[in-house]
Formats: sequence, structure tokens, C-alpha cells
Amino acid sequence: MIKLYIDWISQPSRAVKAVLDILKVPHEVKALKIQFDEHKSPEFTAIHPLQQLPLLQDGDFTVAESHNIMRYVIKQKNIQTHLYPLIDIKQQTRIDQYLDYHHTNTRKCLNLYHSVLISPIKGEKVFPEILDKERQDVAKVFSFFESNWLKGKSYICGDQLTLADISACSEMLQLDMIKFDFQKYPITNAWLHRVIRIPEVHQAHNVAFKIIKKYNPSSEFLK
Ligand SMILES: N[C@@H](CCC(=O)N[C@@H](CS)C(=O)NCC(=O)O)C(=O)O
Repeated sequence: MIKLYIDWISQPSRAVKAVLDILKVPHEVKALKIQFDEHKSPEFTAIHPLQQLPLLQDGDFTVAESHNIMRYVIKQKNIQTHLYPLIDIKQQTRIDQYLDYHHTNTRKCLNLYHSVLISPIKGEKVFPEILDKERQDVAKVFSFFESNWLKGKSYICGDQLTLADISACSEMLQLDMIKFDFQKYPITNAWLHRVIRIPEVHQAHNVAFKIIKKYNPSSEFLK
């Protein structure tokens, strides 16, 4: 059976887990804790020298990179799904366009989350000018969601849920742990609520919700 190595607090890990669950692909979860350097163990390093999660193992074939893992499973198992339609090259290309954008744009949410929540826990100094820049980066991402990715559409690539939404939702929701004001971006906020209500996506965020409950108990996403 496919093995999926994840950390529940890792945004790309949660996104892959939700996709495998939606597609009902049998798999065994191997949960590691980055916090305790479990992804740097000799055993894990032997299968993935980059020491990053998520990782998928299909027999002796190893697949890294969250978006690549999602596409691999769909192509390998020839799954017909609107998440990434194998028969529609143009829609695939649209989805890939977002997924490529994600790494160097939406993923910047991670930096702000890290500076606000993780750095103080670790005793790391956060420079105000860096924090300012991270806030600006996130504001730019959210503004672009309002004005472009979600403009006139229910989902990033049209009227149906795709891999793009699941990846983006997992990344952006991490900001709920630092009480980000999602209501400043009403279109994006409504879309986030729509995506997180999907049972498999919600379930993949169980651990994230525990952290949200701790740091942001009045979060709208807990209701
Ligand atoms: N582009 C990668 C990003 C993977 C990534 O950054 N994973 C983080 C967790 S969210 C990780 O493994 N960090 C551990 C480390 O770099 O030491 C993907 O989409 O899978």
C-alpha cells in the first residue's frame, strides 16, 4: 500500500492528505514531527535526502513535492476527477498555473506565521522591517486572490474544486493561528469557508484546529 509521510502541522502535507482522502486512494499515514527533527532521522533521510514533508512512497518509487504527489496519484491510478481532469489539458494547465504560482506567492503566508508564532516560541529575534515586509507580502497575496484568482468564480480555476483550492486553503488557513483578519478580504474569506467545510479537507486540519483553538479561540473557522 502507498505510504504517505506527513506532519499534521505542515500545510502541504495536509493538502496531500485531503486529496488522497477525497479520491479514496488507500494509503497508510506515517506521521512525523518536524518539531522533533523526525524528518532528519537516518531512516527518513535514506528515502528522502531533502528531509522534507510530505513524501509518498509507492513500493520502491518515492515521490516528493506536494503538487507532484497529487498529480502522480491521479495519473498513476488514472482517476477521473475535476480536481485535476486528465481529459482536459486546458483545465490541467490552468490548475498547474496556480500550483506553480503557489510556491513563490501564497506560500509566503508561512513566513508571517513563522515570525509571529514560531519565532517567539523558539526565542528567535524578529526584526520589525522583516515583519513589515512579510505582512505586505501576505496582503499582496490576499489582494490578488480577491482581484484575480477568485474574481467571478466559486473556486480558483472555475466553478469546481480543484487541487489549487486545496493547496491554497491549507496554506492560508495557517494564518488563523496568528489571528489574521480574513474579513478584510470577503471573497477570499467566503471561499476559505467553502473549501474548509469539505469533510476530507476539514478532517485533514484536525490538528491545525487544535492549534487555532489554543491561539485564536474565537476564530470564525471553529464555528
Ligand atoms: N514545495 C514543497 C514544500 C515542502 C516543505 O516546505 N515542507 C516543510 C513542512 S511544511 C518541511 O518539510 N520542512 C522541514 C525542513 O525543511 O526542515 C511541497 O510543496 O511539498
